[in-house]
Amino acid sequence: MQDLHYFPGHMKKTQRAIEEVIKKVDAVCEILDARIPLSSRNPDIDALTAGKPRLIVLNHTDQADSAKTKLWSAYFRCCGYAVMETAAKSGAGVKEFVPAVRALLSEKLQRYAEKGQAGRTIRVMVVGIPNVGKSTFINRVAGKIRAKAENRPGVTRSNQWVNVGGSLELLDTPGILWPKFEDQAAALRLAFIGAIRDEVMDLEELACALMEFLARDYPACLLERYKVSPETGESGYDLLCRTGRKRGFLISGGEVDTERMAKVLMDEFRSGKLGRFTLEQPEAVQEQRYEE
Ligand SMILES: Nc1nc2c(ncn2[C@@H]2O[C@H](COP(=O)(O)OP(=O)(O)OP(=O)(O)O)[C@@H](O)[C@H]2O)c(=O)[nH]1
Ligand SMILES: [Mg+2]
Repeated sequence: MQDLHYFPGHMKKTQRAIEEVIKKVDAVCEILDARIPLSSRNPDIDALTAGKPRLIVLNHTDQADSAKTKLWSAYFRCCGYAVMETAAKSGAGVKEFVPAVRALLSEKLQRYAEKGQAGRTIRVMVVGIPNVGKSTFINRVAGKIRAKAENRPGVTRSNQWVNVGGSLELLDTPGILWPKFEDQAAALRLAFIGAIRDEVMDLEELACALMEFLARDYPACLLERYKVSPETGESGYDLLCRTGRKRGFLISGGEVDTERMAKVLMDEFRSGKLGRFTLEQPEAVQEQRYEE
């Protein structure tokens, strides 16, 4: 697969916008995708938001492996962050947000109360990579549609304050990704879940890579959904062909329409029809510690 570089102009603008606004916010809420908690982190966020209390939201938990989500929560708590688990699309877990922010800022709120400013506005900036669910999450917290949310990366184009009631304002921001993917495996995982615009990639190559990943880590789901059992050493392309043939996706001359099968595979993986997946886990040594 060709190197993936994804840094359209508006992402640079977002970095500048964060630098401008960070002084005005009380806390930062970083939304991650529970399916790829590491690859969906932006390494620049730590530097950009330095010193601000941080809440990590593991979103998309409805599509992730729940046992692994628990491990990731423990991992981030161990790193010193406050953590929440949500599925913003259905709203699951979102009601924990306001209490979590209040707990995170308890000292500040106490100071405000002592000064007779109990109702003073608290501002939280919501950040995360494209398509992770920032706008959906904010709409859920607000209890109504306030920010535009759609299933494609790059929907939110500029910072937008949303008053969610209870003296709380949330700042919706455009998704930001790091300027250059150093780690191609992480880039691939981002592409799998749809955080990179499909237009900039070869969907068939992506589907072959996903087939190889599924054959290695989740062969049972291929058997269950497509009645295809991966053979040792079988390439992603061969698997795509076999699956396409099983589905009857043929073009003239009896050849398999691999492009169509690629699209179906990506759609079914992303929509959850293939099951729930967590593509990354905390390092084995840490995992042991969390299980004790
Ligand atoms: N299954 C599932 N889908 C979700 C979840 N959260 C958001 N989505 C969907 O993901 C898509 C993207 O959501 P948005 O809220 O627009 O994401 P965003 O982070 O604001 O995206 P940008 O503004 O483009 O950076 C939408 O189709 C949402 O319905 C979730 O927890 N589970
Ligand atoms: Mg958005």
